[in-house]
Amino acid sequence: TGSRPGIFIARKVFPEVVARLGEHFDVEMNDTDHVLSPEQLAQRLQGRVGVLTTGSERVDAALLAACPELKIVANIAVGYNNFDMAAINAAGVLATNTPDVLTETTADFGFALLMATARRLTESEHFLRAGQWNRWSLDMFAGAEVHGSTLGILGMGRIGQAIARRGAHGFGMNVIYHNRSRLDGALEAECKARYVDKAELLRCADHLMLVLPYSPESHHSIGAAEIAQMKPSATLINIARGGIVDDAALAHALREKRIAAAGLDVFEGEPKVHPDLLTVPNVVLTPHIASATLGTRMAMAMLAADNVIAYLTQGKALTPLNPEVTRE
Ligand code: 8YV
Repeated sequence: TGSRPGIFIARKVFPEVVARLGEHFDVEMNDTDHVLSPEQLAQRLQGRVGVLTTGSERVDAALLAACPELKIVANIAVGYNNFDMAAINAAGVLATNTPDVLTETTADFGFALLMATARRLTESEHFLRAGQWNRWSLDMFAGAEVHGSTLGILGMGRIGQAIARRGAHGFGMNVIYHNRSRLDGALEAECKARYVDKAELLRCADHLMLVLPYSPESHHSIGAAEIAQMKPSATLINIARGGIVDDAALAHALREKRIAAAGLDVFEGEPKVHPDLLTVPNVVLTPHIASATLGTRMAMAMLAADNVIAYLTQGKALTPLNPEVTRE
């Protein structure tokens, strides 16, 4: 890799990002549209000190053992369940993510999905495109009210708070939330959000938005038992991670109209989607695009690059996950 330290970029990123890294490092990139297998990734990382990953590449003990020269793994995502943090810490490798830069964009999309789901946007468009719009009735595609309804938020980090503000200030919603820890009073007042236990959240939400990180503890946080506690008129929105919802149970509940509808941007085992979700009408499906605006995706990739540069040239990353790890 020449005399300069080598960096690998695991997924295609914008030329500006490659150029920025190129000012300091010898840069190589996976310029296909495919995720590399763990073996391919390990092979491409040989002799390299840093890697930019997306949520799709797993960084675990096996990869770290195969790449002993690695010093930093920079995720182009705020979620980092693709990182085995125990293994990364044990290897003395620094890990970074991309908080803040995607918060507002992702919250916007949460609302887009909520609106599309509540007001049956895609279902009605399919009807129109299929040439079926030759009749009309008062209840045709009648959906659920958004303004003035109760918005439940599970997970109240930065994105959850940004969604709460939109709901309370923009749509006059009654916002309730559940989280591992309660927000302080000032933040709660600013978000106009009231803390409730999970049972009350499930029971009272007209729209339930999932914005919590994936971990073994949050696996299947919403399954058949939780759905059974929700209102039959409720909608469920998942912009967090696949695996937080039991997709098979959800598809079943949607078919049986146990809840009215769901909007899903993330899936268990994506890019595969549970086949039953593809055949129920009352679901809006998008391919993990909540942070996808050009500006935000650029900011995410640039932040990952800047983390690598800051750590390897100055010893201090901008948004480290394990700041206790230091070089050497
Ligand atoms: C990314 C995300 O687009 O930030 C996250 O956690 O899920 C998305 O913003 C995706 O992970 C690709 O890196």
